[in-house]
Amino acid sequence: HPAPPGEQRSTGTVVWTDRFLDYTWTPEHPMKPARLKFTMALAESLGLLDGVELLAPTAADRADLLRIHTPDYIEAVEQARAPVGSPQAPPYGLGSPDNPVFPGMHQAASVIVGGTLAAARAIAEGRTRRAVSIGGGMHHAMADAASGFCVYNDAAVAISWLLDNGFDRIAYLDVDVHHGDGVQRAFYADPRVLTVSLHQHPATLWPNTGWPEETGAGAAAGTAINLPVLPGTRDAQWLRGFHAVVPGALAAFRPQIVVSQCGVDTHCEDPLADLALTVDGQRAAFRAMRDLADQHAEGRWLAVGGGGYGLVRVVPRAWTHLLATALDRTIAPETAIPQDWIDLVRAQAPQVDPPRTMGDGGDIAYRPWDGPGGTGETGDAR
Ligand code: ZLV
Ligand code: CA
Ligand code: ZN
Repeated sequence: HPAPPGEQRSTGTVVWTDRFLDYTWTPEHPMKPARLKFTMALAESLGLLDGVELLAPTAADRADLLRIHTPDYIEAVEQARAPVGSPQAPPYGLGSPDNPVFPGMHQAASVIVGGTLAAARAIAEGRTRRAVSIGGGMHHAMADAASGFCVYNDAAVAISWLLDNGFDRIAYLDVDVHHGDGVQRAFYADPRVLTVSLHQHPATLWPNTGWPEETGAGAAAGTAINLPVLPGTRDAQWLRGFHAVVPGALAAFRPQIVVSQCGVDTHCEDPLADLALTVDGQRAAFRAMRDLADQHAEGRWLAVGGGGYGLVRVVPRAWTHLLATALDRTIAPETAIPQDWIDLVRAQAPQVDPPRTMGDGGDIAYRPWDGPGGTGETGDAR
């Protein structure tokens, strides 16, 4: 996939449209669009986006959605209306407490898919090596059902598109605290796609799948990897697990592109789960995935967002580090948070104490073991 002649190939591309903010459930729902708004505001305030071209996506069309979803399900999403005076939930997972129907749901969910597809196309066409769409990461959506706040499975649609556009070995890495069940399911019998999910142990967290013995079916045996970690797992232990499993798997699989779901609900303050990572550990995970894409996939890295429910204290810092990582910029954890951002979130979320620095002072204390006589310099403690 050479760069088009005479054209500049950028290192990193950020996909963004304000239409991502239309993915709005109910006021009480934990997945709030403000987390995306606060992230972009923080990145901007730090000057991270200066001179960076934002790629504005359009909604995915029906043919794109049909790569993964059934016609009946798409139609049900298009037709979904909040039930009027009826306790009966619409079918296909729609209208449940996790996935309440909201106005414009089909359109908003299609724009999320469009964002991840725009990122995939930019990489496939050689316009950029890396692309990030923080609106994406809806990894629970199934062929014919909404699940876990996810309507359409943007990563699965993009992977399917890549498979039809010159890629035949794709690695999907999912660091969200929840199991990446929808993406795993979509490619469970497809040997061209390696799915790896790290998550809180299925005995202790919804959706209660992602057991280590789920390893892929038929010709795809061995191309699904699940690494559950126990509640209370901290940075160093989580990174120990990541580095014990992921680099070896990628070296063996030899992907042409790495797709990462970068949910940040692994944080110790996240209200939905029980892991104990810091923003420093999450930053190390993003940098590790980027470096693995550099080593094993000629630098091709497509990163999407996902979960993360600490909308002031966690998500904006973590995903600002994600954007910086893709743009080859380093934001030290000690970096002070700009006052204008603190004022902004104070005005919009007065009940929350905003963070002061870009790290949590996390002692991540983990350096990958690089073998006897190794220098330890491949580590990413800072
Ligand atoms: O981060 O939900 O536990 C990617 C992602 O991975 C459940 N759902 C199921 C099982 C029975 N339901 C619970 C119904 C709850 C309805 C509303 C909440 C409301 C307030 C606070 C927390 C929740 C909640 N829901 C916490 N955990 C759930 C999970 C779904 C988790 C989805 C994670 C999505 C974007
Ligand atoms: Ca996961
Ligand atoms: Zn999650």
